[in-house]
Amino acid sequence: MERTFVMVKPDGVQRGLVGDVIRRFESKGFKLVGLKLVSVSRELAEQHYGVHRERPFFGSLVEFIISAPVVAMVWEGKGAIAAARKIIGATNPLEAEPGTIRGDFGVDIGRNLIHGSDGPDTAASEIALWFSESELANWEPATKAWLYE
Ligand code: D4T
Repeated sequence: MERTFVMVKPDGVQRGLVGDVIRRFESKGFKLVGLKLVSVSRELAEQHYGVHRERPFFGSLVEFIISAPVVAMVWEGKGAIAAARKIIGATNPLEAEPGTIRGDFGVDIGRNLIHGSDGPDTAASEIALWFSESELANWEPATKAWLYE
């Protein structure tokens, strides 16, 4: 089983898309193990996007992430990291396939609604950055035997 970090960005929260995002991950069969609404500090935003520090969009990206609350989540399941990236769609919403979250709801790369970890190392570091161990629930879904052989 893998765990991945997913965040509904301020545009997704402002546009009332949190429920829709959660619905898609639940329907797929992933297990929610962490969930919280966060007013992100500049420090946390800069840490989360630290890899982009030298990119021209870094400043506006940080301002955007701290401009309204985000919804931070941890989802668990078989192949959850890559599957979440597929559910989310390409970085530029205009290039994202219909049926993906960005493909269905967005038009601008700077308002692409949602973040998902891009690999096992980033998933582990992002989960640790956003959640303490006590905020993550270890639970057994009653549907497990109907999702996994
Ligand atoms: P995140 O990290 O938000 O899930 O997005 P991606 O993994 O799909 O894309 P990324 O890391 O390359 O970009 C991070 C974040 O920066 C915004 N962005 C990106 C932007 O505003 N302008 C740009 O030109 C790029 C490349 C969007 C996502």
